[in-house]
Amino acid sequence: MRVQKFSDNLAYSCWLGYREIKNKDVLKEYRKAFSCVAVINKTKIPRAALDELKYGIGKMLEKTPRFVDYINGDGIIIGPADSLDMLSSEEINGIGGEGYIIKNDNGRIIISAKTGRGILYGVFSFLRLIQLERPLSSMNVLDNPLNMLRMVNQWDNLDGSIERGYAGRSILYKNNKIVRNKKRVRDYARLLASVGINSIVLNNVNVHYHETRLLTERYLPEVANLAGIFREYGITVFLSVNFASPIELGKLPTADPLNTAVRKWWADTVKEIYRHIPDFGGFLVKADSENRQGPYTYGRNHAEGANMLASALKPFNGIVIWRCFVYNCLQDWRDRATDRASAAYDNFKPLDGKFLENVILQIKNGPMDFQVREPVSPLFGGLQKTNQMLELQITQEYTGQQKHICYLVPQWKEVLDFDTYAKGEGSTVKKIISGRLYPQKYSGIAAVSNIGDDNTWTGHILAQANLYGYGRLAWKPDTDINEITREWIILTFTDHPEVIEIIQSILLNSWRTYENYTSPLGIGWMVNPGSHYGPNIDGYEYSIWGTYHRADCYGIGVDRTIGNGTGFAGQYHKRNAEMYNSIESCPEELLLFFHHVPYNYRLKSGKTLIQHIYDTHFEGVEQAEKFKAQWLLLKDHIDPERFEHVLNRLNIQIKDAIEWRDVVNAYFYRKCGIPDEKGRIIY
Ligand code: GCV
Repeated sequence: MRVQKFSDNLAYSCWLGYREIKNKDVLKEYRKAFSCVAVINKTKIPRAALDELKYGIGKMLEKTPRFVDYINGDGIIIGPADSLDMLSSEEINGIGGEGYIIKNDNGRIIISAKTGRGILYGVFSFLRLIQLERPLSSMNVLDNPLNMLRMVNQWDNLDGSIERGYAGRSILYKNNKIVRNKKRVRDYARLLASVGINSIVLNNVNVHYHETRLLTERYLPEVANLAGIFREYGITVFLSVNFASPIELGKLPTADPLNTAVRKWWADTVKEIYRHIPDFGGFLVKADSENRQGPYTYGRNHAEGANMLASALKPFNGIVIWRCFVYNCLQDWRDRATDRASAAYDNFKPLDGKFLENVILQIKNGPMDFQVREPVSPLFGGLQKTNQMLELQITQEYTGQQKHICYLVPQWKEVLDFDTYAKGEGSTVKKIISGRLYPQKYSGIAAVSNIGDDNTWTGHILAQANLYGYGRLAWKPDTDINEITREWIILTFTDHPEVIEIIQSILLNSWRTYENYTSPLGIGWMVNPGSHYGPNIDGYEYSIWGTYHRADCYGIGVDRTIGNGTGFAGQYHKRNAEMYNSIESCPEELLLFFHHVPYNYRLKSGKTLIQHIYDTHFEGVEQAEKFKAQWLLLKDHIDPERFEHVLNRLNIQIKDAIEWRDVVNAYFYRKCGIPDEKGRIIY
């Protein structure tokens, strides 16, 4: 069997660099144990899994294993669970559809699963254990993913641009065509599979002229080629569709979901897609949102819209992923009663239970829009009879655009662990989206990807950790984030203790640091309109987007309480509603999201609100400067290319953090006239 060659470029390889094992004893043990591989029932084993095993072991042990027919003593046996007699029935029963087992059977290593996907995940996991230099004796893992759908959403457009992309151009499209050379696509599929991602949406949820035509004969053969590549890595493809397609493509006068001709048009179109891609996943839909058409355009509700597409997909086992990001984007800033935060719940809660079983509602983590800090969307726990999945954003639209380090795994973990109290204590988001709180036919997690054609994939080497961490959390939301972070550092750089400690400290402090010098206590926004980068406190204050901070000379914050405010706090179950509703019990990091607070209000720290704003902005910059000082200590341990890359990015981060600090502090000082107690320069 030939050895598949993957890139040796360190930045490009991400966490799949497969460094040689340096520890002599471990190397000796591994070389003896992994010198040969027996593949049982080969037709059921994905080629990609075998390629990876051969390549990974070959690189880490500097010795390519021999592929043999059977093994007497040491070696690796890989095969489907029903073809191996070394697994007990208990072990076989414990392996789920996409799970796997790695078992040390008296020195022989067995890698097995019930499906091709499971085998792939087992191989990647096994290679991870080798890179982490785990003792042979501890190589016993039975692992099943908790979430059914573990998905990435590409916001790629056919012209090669990426909406909210910060790492170059699209790897999928160029000049309104699907790229001819698909090597990079394959490498991406491999990266995704290595962390357990099993589905991908290939195009932006804002479906423009050319993307609308992805459903037509002009593009479908090439979409099928993409699907073929992702299939090799166990990844199902989906497309974002334009709700108005029957008009734009079908030349019908309407896209009304209850119109017979419209329904027939979708049914015919879906049939055609499945002719090209028999295992096509289905559609992702952004409807009635930010100027896109949707059922409201025709006086219908969102269940009627989603169910129409679901009926078309049902004969092929396809699904509709319907986004809940529906709000009025033509708001009047003078109107204090309308609250964008309430919109998703207002639109979808009344429809709970009205969706067909192959519809999933995709809900952004927060009620606004991927801000550095938001409460969890009250739709989680609000919807109890509908399939649902969580939508996160790996691409750092509002969190530093991959110029700043902002490791989001701790933020996501907080979301997943959030208790909605929907069915009493312990009704966490992670239970809901994994179908453990209410029965759901489909559920899971999706995130907007952060990759592009940059050599680093993510524009910032340390942002690779967000993609990695997303996959690992999506697989198992209970995983300890320290473990994920440590693992990523070892796989990506080295197991040198100082490197681990420093990078871990930078990553785990980075979200708070970014928050410190940007937007305080859950208020969000305060960025340049359009780009969403750089401080502009009033950038969205007098706009149509419903994103206000309501600062005046006395205080700041949006009153979302039940009695006096917009009432948004009342969308939560009682315990959370009460917690957020009272200024005393509201978690301080969300204080300004829920309350309009005077600048001289005393926080639990004893500081006034205004002093907290000044202090955190000074601290944020100091922390960014500390990141640089810490990074400089790693010069001898990190290859020059990646070392310099991160250093350059840190310089940008510091410069821009200073700008953020000074603009924010100056704004509030000028509004309220209260000086900094510490007498620092505020302009
Ligand atoms: C894809 C935000 C972003 C938009 C994005 C939208 C969405 O508003 O700024 O670029 O559009 O969210 O999630 O649909």
